[in-house]
Amino acid sequence: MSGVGRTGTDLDAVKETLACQGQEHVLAHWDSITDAQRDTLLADIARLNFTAIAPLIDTHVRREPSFTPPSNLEPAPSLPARPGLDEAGQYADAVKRGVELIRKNRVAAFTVAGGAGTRLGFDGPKGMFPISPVKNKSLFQLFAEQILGTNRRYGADLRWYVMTSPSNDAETRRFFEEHAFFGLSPQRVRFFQQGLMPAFDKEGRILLDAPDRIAFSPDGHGGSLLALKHSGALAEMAEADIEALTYIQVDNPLVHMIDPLFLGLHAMTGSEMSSKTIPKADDLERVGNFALADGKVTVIEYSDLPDELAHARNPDGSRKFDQGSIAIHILSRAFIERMTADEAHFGLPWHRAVKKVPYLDAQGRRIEPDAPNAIKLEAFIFDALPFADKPLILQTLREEEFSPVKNASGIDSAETARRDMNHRAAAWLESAGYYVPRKVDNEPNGLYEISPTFALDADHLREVMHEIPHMTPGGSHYWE
Ligand code: UD2
Repeated sequence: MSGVGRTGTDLDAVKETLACQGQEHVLAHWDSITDAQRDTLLADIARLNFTAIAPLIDTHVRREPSFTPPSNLEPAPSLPARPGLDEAGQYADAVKRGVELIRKNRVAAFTVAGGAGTRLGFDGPKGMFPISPVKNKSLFQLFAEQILGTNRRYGADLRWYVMTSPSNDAETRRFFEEHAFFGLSPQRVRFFQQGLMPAFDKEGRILLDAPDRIAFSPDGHGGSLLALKHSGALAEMAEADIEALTYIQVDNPLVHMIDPLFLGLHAMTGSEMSSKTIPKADDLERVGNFALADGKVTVIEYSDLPDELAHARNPDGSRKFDQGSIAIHILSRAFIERMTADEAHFGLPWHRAVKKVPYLDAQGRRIEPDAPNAIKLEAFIFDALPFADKPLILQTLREEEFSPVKNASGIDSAETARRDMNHRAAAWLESAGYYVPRKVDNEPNGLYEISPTFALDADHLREVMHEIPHMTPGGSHYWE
């Protein structure tokens, strides 16, 4: 629906459409709201894409779609993190190719930051969360500095696309402005908002958040593909001759955002979508699982992997499905263009989640539910993999690249991420040949932080560290 007005035939048309869809209650408070509120409500209604929504109400809202993993699931092939003799030449060529793509600005960085971050309990966009062990830099700053560091190392001027949602867009932009874009050129950073889906009650009725507002929520990181198109970012990338987009999620401070090896392998093998993987910490770790289904690379989310497969073992006792998906990808621009060309048949499936969503009841009272009451629908980026030609999976090391900030405490929390950042910095210093004081339990004795503007990885650190660093047991150490 689009371009509707508040009076006469336009309003009649809106009422008729809502009636046809069984959603007339959306106008329940029409008579008691102001003209300005009516305009707001009509604008919200215009955002409802009934062509997409209507069939989902039956299949995904009123009932839970049953998910049966394919019967012939097998582990997916992947390339090793460190090249063996067989791969040494290919990896060396790939690094050269990756560096060339970076130097020519044929790649752009992409960060999805539209999620609500409810589990962390942080009041603000997650990217603003302070995390680094010495300087307490935010996630956004660490990513910005990686781009800055990459630009300096390779003489590039890369673009960065940041996907927000309507609820955190303004605050995210303000944060970047207040920090002068952390040294990046504002013209190279582009924010755009992701798509929305209404929340439903269990009978399939669209929920109202206020008399003049529909209860919308972000449509999942899979929605980024269409959002890239609708925002004009995809066309801009074509104009700038950008071939590939490196996809990261906002919560992982260890991620190597722009990795020449990964980029080069992606380009040289003609992969349309590539992914990084790590061995799982345990059978039930809350990450997706790479697998082959009917010969196609696919990710089965932890919640969908049947227990017997999660615990399955190879003859040598090792875990059969051991390739965790850590949400690091490269997508070719041409692939995104292909995936989004025919919007009426957008291929990513919808996933159903039952969540607590505040809503207005029929009497206009706002209800704050204390148990999950609503259905939300989200698309996931990794569901694009089965559509990709020659998808590539590259192994990486957990200690080098994955420590997400998801929870307020315990596993995958700020505490574990800070610890892992400290561990990694100490390991880089040691691999560059320096002595790092350690405690009896082998924990680094002190805090260590290396700005990405100083060094982007252990090899880089070895190149740029010209003086023997002074390290005091228990002290705070920082290089920039
Ligand atoms: C995700 C993956 C999981 C694993 C893990 C690694 C899913 C369903 N699962 O788990 O397999 O790879 O990450 O850390 O993704 N986001 C948006 N818009 C949305 C929803 C999310 O931008 O509508 C962003 C969000 O800001 C964050 C990222 O997507 O950067 C991950 O979202 P999440 O925290 O919901 O994903 P999680 O932890 O369930």
